[in-house]
Amino acid sequence: MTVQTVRTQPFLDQKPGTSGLRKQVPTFQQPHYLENFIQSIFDSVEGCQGQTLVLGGDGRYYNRAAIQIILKMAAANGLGRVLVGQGGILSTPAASCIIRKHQAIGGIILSASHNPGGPDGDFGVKYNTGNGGPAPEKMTNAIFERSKVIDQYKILDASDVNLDRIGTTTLGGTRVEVIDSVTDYAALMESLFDFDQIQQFLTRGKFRMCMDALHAVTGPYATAIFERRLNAPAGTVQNGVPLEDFGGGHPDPNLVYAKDLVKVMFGDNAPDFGAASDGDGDRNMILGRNFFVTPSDSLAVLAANATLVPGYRNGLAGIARSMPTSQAPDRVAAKLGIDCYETPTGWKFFGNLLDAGKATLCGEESFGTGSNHVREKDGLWAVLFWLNILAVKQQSVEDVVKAHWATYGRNYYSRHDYEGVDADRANTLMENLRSRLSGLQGQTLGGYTVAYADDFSYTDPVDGSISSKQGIRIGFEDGSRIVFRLSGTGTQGATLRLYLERYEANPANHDQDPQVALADLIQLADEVAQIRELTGRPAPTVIT
Ligand code: VG1
Ligand code: CO
Repeated sequence: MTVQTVRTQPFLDQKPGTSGLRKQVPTFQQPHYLENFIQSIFDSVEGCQGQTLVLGGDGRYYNRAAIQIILKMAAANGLGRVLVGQGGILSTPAASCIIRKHQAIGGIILSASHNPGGPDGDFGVKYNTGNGGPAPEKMTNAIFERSKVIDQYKILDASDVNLDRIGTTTLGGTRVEVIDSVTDYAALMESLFDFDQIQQFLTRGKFRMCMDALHAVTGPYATAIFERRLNAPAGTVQNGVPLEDFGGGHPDPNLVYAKDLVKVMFGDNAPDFGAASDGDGDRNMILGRNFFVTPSDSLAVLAANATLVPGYRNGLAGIARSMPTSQAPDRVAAKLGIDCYETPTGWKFFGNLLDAGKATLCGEESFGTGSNHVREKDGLWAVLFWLNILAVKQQSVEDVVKAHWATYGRNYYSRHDYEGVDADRANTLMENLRSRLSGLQGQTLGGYTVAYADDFSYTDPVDGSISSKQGIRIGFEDGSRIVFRLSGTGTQGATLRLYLERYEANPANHDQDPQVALADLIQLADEVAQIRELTGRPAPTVIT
């Protein structure tokens, strides 16, 4: 086995987005493309020689091939040990857990999350640092800079490692340990939640649940935890075998893409509780019988009830939410007398707050919820958190949420996505808005008076780093907001995201359809940004 030094030329498009580098599979399959990016990571991580690296992915097409390449590059770059999930499988939260537990220098997670997979689908690479969280912008910028000048990479000339058999082999001077994908993660979950109580709840009463893994990475984790450890009936987990193309679907847990689950939960004789997760297992959707829980509300409900759960019995240090997430968690934080932080979109911005002990729970409107137990959002964790709360309260999902609204008021919320829009048109829309911002304050638009209008800029309270241009927000005097952002995870054209929020204190008005409750703001957003005209789209592609 010899180390080969391969000459290469830079690709100029390897800038990581909201969550790692995402491209279509054929882009990653170009000669040297993956290798260049991986070498740029190794070149940017100081002192990786002799250290432990965690490696795994969501099982999508190209996962196994990429893992073989990365193992040989890790060996050629002098890593001491690589922990790789069996079959190349590691969910994003499990990878975060394993990095922390085994004191790895970091991890490489192969996933394009909720984007479709397969030979014509998407692939992605994320680098997580030693705290288990997504590399901060300083590091992703360094990787990008390196990728623009790279002229060689190192790879070991060796045969492939058997990824399916648990055990240790060596590649050059590097130990490669194929580990069970689930064990460490399941143990962490058991340390946080009352498994005995959840088990009784799932097996001794009339409560029925359904978990849809959407043929993505959560399947093995959910089956091990719900059906084996907690004794829920076989079949509780549906679509539980990870497939390279996710069965042709979008592994995106929302009302549009988790169709099978929605049919069950909104059909006759529906179960009491339904949940779904995304491609890499970090997102969650929570449903009750005929009832959808908005992710922002989910974070607020978990925060308000956290002390019912063993791992959070001592209360929360603080809450953090991404800027476009609704302000429902802020109301809980105010009542608890703790801080609520507002960060840019993307989990990497929560890392410092969690490391510094400033926040305990974090969440995003995009079906992401998590805590200081790892440094990623965590789909199954959220499901278990909900089940633990329901088991203690012995109430339905709908009752818990409605009681929450009665106490705190309801933040009507919705996100409208315009996917695959022409990038120039999307940029024009954002630029037009930006140029109007300074004149908006104090104006009355459609009956709403503008309290502030800006392009969100965030100063990290721990290290002082500044991230600007993180989304255009127009806030009104009654607390309503409209927010505009362009997605940083897509691979084709641009995706415009419009976020809408309105607060309603009166419980008599809590039963409206959010699209109706937000109708004025939806129309106003179109007038201000000329969405239909500039995108050429009569309506959003996806509404959540
Ligand atoms: C989207 C979501 C964001 C999330 C990101 C990664 O980003 O809006 O909240 O953190 O996906 O999630 P964007 O830039 O497309 O809006 V995942 O589960 O795709 O890693
Ligand atoms: Co994801």
